[in-house]
Amino acid sequence: MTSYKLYYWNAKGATESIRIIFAQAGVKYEDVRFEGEDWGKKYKPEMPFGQAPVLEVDGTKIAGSINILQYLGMIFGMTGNNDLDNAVLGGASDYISDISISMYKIWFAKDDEAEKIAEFKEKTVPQMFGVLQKHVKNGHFIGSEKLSWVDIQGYYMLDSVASHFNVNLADYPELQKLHDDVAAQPNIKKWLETRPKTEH
Ligand SMILES: N[C@@H](CCC(=O)N[C@@H](CS)C(=O)NCC(=O)O)C(=O)O
Repeated sequence: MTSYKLYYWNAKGATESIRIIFAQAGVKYEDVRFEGEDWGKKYKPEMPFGQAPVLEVDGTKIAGSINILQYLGMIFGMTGNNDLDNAVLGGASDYISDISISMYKIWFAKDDEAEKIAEFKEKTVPQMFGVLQKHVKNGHFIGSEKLSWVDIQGYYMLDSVASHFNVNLADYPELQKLHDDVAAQPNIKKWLETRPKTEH
């Protein structure tokens, strides 16, 4: 049996979509969550690029949150049916990452940065969610008719934007359906209900 060890802070951050895909697949892994000074002293020097998340597979360390998610998608059969479908899915993944990057830039914005938050909610989100939802069909990103790793990446980004910035997904019915369908998968639902409670 393959041994998996996932390294990240005790937070959802850039890693929660990886935990969600493990939950969906029903595959066991060691969820290593560090706090405080342990990162810099103990873990960072051991990571391939000095960053987290990292997934260790039978002793080999793999870096990059989206790279890891895509790798697990391949291992767990949550991809498109062929290379072209996978490339189409990859385009959606790239755009989801663009939205996530915009979001993380203002995630910790302070009160005096209210303008940046307003711009994100009133301009960036409507524009980018409007584009993104054209790439969803029947609750899945185009490229796979069943649950794919990109659906999970999209779900987590949508859930983060909706909950942190009070954005109403009902304004984007295709995205709302994808979000709700992913969250309703029995294994994922169970993880969402039982996962460690963290602030971020
Ligand atoms: N592209 C990378 C970015 C990883 C990244 O920036 N990780 C941050 C935390 S979210 C990190 O490791 N920061 C600590 C450090 O650089 O020492 C990914 O998504 O995996």
